[in-house]
Formats: sequence, C-alpha cells, structure tokens
Amino acid sequence: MKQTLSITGMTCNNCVRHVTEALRELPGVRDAAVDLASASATIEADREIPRDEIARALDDAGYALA
Ligand SMILES: [Cu+2]
Repeated sequence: MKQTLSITGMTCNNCVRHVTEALRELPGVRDAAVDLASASATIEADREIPRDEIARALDDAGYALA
C-alpha cells in the first residue's frame, strides 16, 4: 500500500537522502520516494505503517512529520 507524508526540516539533497534511508529502514517498507520541493514523501509498504512509527524514525534522523 502507498502512503503519502508531509515532512518538515528538509533543506537540501542530503536531507532527502537521510529521510529516504530512514523511511526505507522501517519494517515492511519496500520503497520510499522523497521530494524536497514539496516537502513530501511517498512510501510503498507491505502494511500500513502507523504515523507514530514514521514520526519516530523521522525524529531519530532529525526531521519531523508535518
Ligand atoms: Cu540538508
């Protein structure tokens, strides 16, 4: 299933890379595409990932779920 997320704190392509890696490490996530310009991400996963789980992973990486 696909989930679309709004993410705050990204300012450059390194941020995009960090966020992409953090999202891809979540169990069940098969792919994550992060877009800097729209401050958003789309994840494709085997399950619905709870928002708090996503928020925690982003927070650990230094970003936040909007
Ligand atoms: Cu950056």
